Amino acid sequence: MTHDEIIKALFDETMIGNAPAVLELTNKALAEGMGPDTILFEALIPSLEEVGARFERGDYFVPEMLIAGKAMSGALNVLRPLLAETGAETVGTFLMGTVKGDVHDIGKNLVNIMLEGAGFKVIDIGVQVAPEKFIAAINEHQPDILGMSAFLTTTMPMFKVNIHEITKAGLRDKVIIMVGGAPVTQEYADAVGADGFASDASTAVRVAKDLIQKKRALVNA
Ligand code: B1M
Repeated sequence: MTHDEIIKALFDETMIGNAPAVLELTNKALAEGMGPDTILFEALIPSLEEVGARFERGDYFVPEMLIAGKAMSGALNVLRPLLAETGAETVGTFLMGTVKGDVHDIGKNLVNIMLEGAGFKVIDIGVQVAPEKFIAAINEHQPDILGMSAFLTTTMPMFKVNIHEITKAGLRDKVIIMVGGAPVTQEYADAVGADGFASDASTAVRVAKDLIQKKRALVNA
């Protein structure tokens, strides 16, 4: 199979949620020397975007979206060690969760992988995370950054609720807060009082590093 044929097959098989084929093709692509980021950005992510577009048009329903997501997650498990393989020193601790009411986790997991690759210690507390669980985890792990993901317009308002509760618990000054997820924008992040926003996983790493550096410079000033 040529490079283009593998990419097209990966795109097509992810779209129909054929997890075994996606796994096999991912391994084949790697064996043929394709980079993990090529597989991710040229096949898997565009395929899920097409799944979302079909769902919006009413051509796909939740079950199709679910199996496509599972196929993507299977491939991510194979790519994880390769994407995270930098041997960088620990630059900080990042606590991450998807907000209450939201079960999407593929984007969050991808951000985690890239953060780990850049040297962050990542503590993932999962999906559907209630405000009190975020607060308990901040107290337990004392992270440099709390990252919250929301993937639905209906769950984005949980950022504000969580930040309010974190402030009430006296923890707002102790932790940098970053938000992200498909419908989130910089304007929205500013409006809810977050310290940072990123639209994708690699930008998230850059923003996280910048925010930590700024905070450390302030503390040392
Ligand atoms: Co859902 N879903 N879904 N879904 N789903 C979307 C998000 C949707 C956009 C589809 C569409 O209509 N086009 C739409 C949301 C519309 C909206 O509100 N704007 C939608 C809907 C409506 C729903 C349900 C309500 C459907 C229903 O039941 N009627 C339902 C809600 C369930 C719930 O959460 N309560 C639902 C359910 C599901 C499944 C469970 C079936 C499945 C999730 C599987 C899983 O995650 N384990 C699913 C899927 C697969 C999708 C799509 C197709 C793919 C999502 C994905 O993984 N994308 C999605 C359509 C789409 O996104 N085009 C859709 C790939 C991923 C790599 O990108 O998630 O954007 P993304 O993550 C990016 C960035 O956002 C960013 O970096 C990531 C990597 O680059 N990022 C951060 C993420 N978090 C960050 C945090 C940061 C910084 C950056 O700092 C802390």
